[in-house]
Order: sequence, then C-alpha cells, then structure tokens
Amino acid sequence: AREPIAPGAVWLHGFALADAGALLADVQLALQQAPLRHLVTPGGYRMSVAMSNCGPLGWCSDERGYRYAAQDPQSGRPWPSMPHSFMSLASRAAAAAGYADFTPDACLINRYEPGARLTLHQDRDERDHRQPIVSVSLGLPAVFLFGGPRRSDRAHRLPLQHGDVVVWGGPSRLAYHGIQALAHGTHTLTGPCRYNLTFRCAG
Ligand code: MD3
Ligand code: FE
Repeated sequence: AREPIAPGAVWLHGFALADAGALLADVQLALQQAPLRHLVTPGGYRMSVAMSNCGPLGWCSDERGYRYAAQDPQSGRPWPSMPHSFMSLASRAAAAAGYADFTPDACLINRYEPGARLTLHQDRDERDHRQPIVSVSLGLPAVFLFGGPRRSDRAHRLPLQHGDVVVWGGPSRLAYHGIQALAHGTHTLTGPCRYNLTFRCAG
C-alpha cells in the first residue's frame, strides 16, 4: 500500500519485501569492502548507529564536521560501487512516489543493534535539496520520529517494518527526523539488528 504521510513524503509498505534477500546479500558484499564503523560527531560523541556507504560518494563525520567524500577515510579507497539491486529498487520506489529519473550517487548503510538510536536531525549535507531521499528498512522494526521544519515541532511516530520504503521529497525533505532506541529482537534475515539504506543525490 502507498500511504502519503506529509506533503512530499510517501510510505510504501512492503515495497522492498521481494528484494530483501538480494539487498541484504549485497549489503554484506559492500560491508566486506567498507566495514561498518561508529562515526564520531563534530561534538565528539561516538554514534550508536554503525555506518558505511556505497556509490560514488559516502557520508562521513568526524571532529572536523560532516561531509560527503569519494574515498572511505578508513581505507583511502573509493567506496564500493552501488549494487544494481540497490539502484533498481531506489529508482522504482522513487517513481512509485512520483519522482521520475531518481539517480542517487550515495547510499548510506546504517546498522542498528538494540539500544542504538538516531536523535532528531535534518539531512542538509546534500547539494540539491530538490531531489528526494529514499529510505529502505530491513530486519528488526523501529520507531521512526517525523517532525517538521523546526526541531521544536511535534514529532509523529511511525512504526517502520522490514521491507518498508519511505520516499522523502518536497516540503518533507528538510524535516527533522530520528529513530528511537531499537528494541531487542531477532529477525530471520538479519538476526539481532536493523539495516537502513538511504539513497541520496549528494553531489
Ligand atoms: C526525512 N536514517 O541516515 S531513514 C539518516 O532509519 C537517517 O536509519 C534513519 O535519518 C534510519 O540520515 C531514517 C528515513 C529518512 C532519511 C532521510 C530523511 C527520513 C528523512 C531526510 C529528510 C526527511
Ligand atoms: Fe537523516
């Protein structure tokens, strides 16, 4: 089912279910080349979510700030290429949400273990905010917090499940959002964790 949640934001329930096995196999291949790591924020905090990237650009954070880079700072090598399964799913989901010709150049891979969370933030490091972000949830469920254009705006809670895809564009592109601390559990395909893929036009 296709559920509009706010202007420009569309929740595609189960859209990635048929592709989940192939996506997760390609996640593991990418992580062999660019292992997950806990980034440090510019404020000096270690993130509870473990991250990596694939595609031409990857999102990085360290004491110097947030940025997109073509090389993995941990290895000095380019990020793994974007798997065809990722590109195909992202482009079909964007089209289903009304965004034709979505060609992301970055995929951030987030892994949540129980207790991991993402506090309310905006995604502003990408160059063209007219392009949407496509997010794919795999494994354990999570409570997504969706606020407004100001941090103080009241946040809605959306229960994101394995296989759900949400497309964030238009006025929702710069909304504050986050993920509540992941509850304990075990998923058949991922074990005790949740993966989230976010596709971005960064450069
Ligand atoms: C709404 N990730 O990586 S995906 C992130 O589940 C991030 O890992 C969360 O927030 C996760 O930056 C949420 C959903 C999402 C991603 C980007 C957005 C929602 C968004 C950008 C603008 C508005
Ligand atoms: Fe975000």
